[in-house]
Amino acid sequence: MSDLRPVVALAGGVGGAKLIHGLAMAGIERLSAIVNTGDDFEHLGLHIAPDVDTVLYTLAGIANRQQGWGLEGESWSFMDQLEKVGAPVWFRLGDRDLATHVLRTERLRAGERLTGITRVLSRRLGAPADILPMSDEPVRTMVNTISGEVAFQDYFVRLRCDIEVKGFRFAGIERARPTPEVAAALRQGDLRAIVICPSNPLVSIAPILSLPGMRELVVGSRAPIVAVSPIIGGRAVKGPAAKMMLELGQTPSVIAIAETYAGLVDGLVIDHLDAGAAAEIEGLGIAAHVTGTLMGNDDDRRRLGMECLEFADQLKGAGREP
Ligand code: FO1
Repeated sequence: MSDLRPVVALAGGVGGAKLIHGLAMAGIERLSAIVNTGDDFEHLGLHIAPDVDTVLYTLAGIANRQQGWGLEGESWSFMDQLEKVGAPVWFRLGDRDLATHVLRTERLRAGERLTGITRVLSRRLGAPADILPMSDEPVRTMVNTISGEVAFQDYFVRLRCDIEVKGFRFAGIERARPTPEVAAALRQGDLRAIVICPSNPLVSIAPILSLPGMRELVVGSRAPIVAVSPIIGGRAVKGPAAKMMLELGQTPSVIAIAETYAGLVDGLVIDHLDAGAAAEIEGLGIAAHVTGTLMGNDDDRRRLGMECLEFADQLKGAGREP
């Protein structure tokens, strides 16, 4: 008999989107994805929500798999024309992708919530999960670098992460709250698991967990909490996580990931390459599950999704006090 219990995933961009896709392909019908909005910004008058869109396009099966962001088979006439008229082109918006940003911006200006707009887009594009922006209030990740503070997309895209970081600030976080939909997802009594996806812990998962009241919601759930390490063999699968950790004085490793999530997660999924660290992770009070964590294709995504849930099922009862 199939397991009908709901699952909640916390995610940023590419790695998170792949695992959520895997959970959906593993047959989880009541799947909610709580997605980081700290990467959001206003560009050319449009509200861009990169992580929400990466999850949306990945689940809808229309993501550009090689690039990691945007749509497959995209055309770039808008960018070509922008360049001709001398507008900034460092952040590339594809012609079809543009439709998402225009619709979102128009509806936000009309007073709708990001949550509602995301649900409309999910339904229209056929995403098999409830994609929930972490908050409807603006939170903006700011990167403190050796040359001063810059907005996240300036750091990530315009500067190509090619500047040393000293820390992060989530502007607006004190006034932002998890949405009622996020709270309801985490309060489901029959929740099977909370999965922290292999997203950057510093700039994708930290903004989610830093929202006032969010940690209490996560820890207050009686469901087992399982994280998947975004670090394999000391390197990030994608993106600047390892570089950031080094610059902040941490050794990028599964141990550092375990230390980051200690006191929060019941289990950590690590790659075969890091099997030697399992005992040390268990010493931190976190169960370790060793498997292949690279998600090169759909089979990998589905298998990892399934293994996260089976691992979580074993941890049931080992978790927190109600
Ligand atoms: N990432 C890039 O490296 N270059 C881009 O020009 C770019 C454009 C872009 C447009 C829409 C969108 O939703 C995402 C886009 N991204 C781009 C990805 C994004 O900046 C980052 O991957 C995330 O913010 C990090 O998770």
